[in-house]
Amino acid sequence: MDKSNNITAHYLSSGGQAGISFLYSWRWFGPADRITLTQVRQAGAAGVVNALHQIPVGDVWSVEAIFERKKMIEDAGLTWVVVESLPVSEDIKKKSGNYLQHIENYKTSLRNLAQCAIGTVCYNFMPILDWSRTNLKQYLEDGTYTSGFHLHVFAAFDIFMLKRNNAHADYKPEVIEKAEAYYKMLTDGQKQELQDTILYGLPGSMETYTPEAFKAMLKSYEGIDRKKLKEHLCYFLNQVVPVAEELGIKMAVHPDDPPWNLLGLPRIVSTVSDLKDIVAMVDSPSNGITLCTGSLGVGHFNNLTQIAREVAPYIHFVHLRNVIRDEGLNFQEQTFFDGDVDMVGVVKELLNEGQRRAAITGEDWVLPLRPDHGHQILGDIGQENYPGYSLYGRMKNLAEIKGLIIGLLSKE
Ligand code: DNO
Repeated sequence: MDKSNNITAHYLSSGGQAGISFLYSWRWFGPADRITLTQVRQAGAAGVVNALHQIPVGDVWSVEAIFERKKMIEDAGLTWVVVESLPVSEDIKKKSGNYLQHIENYKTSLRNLAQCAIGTVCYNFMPILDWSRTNLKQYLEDGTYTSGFHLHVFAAFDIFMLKRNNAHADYKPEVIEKAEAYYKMLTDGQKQELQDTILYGLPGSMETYTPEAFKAMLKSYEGIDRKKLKEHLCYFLNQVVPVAEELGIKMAVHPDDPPWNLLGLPRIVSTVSDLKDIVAMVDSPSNGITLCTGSLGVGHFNNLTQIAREVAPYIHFVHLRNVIRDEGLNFQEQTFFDGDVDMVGVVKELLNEGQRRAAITGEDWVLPLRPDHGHQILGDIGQENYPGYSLYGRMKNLAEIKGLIIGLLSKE
């Protein structure tokens, strides 16, 4: 019998009781993705993480559109297990403009997703920009590529290209000095590339901005500090989570990447205390977290094993990847076991949480998990990759994740 297509990999805890079932998943960007669903399946995933990127942010996802995508995924022998993301509009984040309509639309989209039996929804609350890098194609000496963030490069963009008001106040003098020297060395082509890297919307958000449009957006956030943004998130959750709970949908906020303020914009999903604040905003099994080891992990102040332990009961979805970082707020994405995040420690926390939940419910904790970004390796090189979303790089990470889990469980 062929068991390779089972949707969950079921693992018994020691003593043969229920424990945890991982839903090994893969983020697929829809028909425009160069990676096909057949390849996703061959790469070792059973679940698909997907979104309807063609629908403008704030609009309703209709049952027809959701169903059409679901069928496409199922026809390939896979299952759509998580929505990443049902995006939250800037109006909702600012609590202005069309925010009331957008919140109603969000609820309608949740109802429609529930009708199609999709039970986990990831979203973020980062103002304007989603994940940010200064270099999307960093060459490594083994011939592979990764992405990275250098604070002085970001400062060069902010201070000398965007010329944001009072930007220099956000950086230490030595960073500004380095930024200026760096900026002076850039050719026009390199300046354009840097601007595109920061403003061109990375996969996930797909929003693109000209510098003028971006400045106008920045201005529209004037007066919204951390406290205000948290209030707006709290308002949004109080509106939406009760609906999600009624529908049996789990909402899972995605952490900020990187987990610190950028371009004067507040970020509020950056630390363990932020995460605790958010889950306390609405007490509901539907108000949870996406544990993203990479996003949180680039903060030298974040210990991922400890975070996983402290927020474990609220985790609904997991992104696993590794990074190296320093105290100067520079970082680089890294191969799975070789970075500053203790991947073994994090996965052990998930296994413990599975046992804790199973002891209460008597059932496995079914946890969707995906390899997050991968390096560009082997046949990825020279291909048009969505930054971070390579085929072979992610496939290698997925294989390492499975091996790690099986190894840990067999030691129990
Ligand atoms: C980056 C992704 C993020 C994530 C969103 C969730 O690769 O993890 O873009 O999808 O922030 O809303």
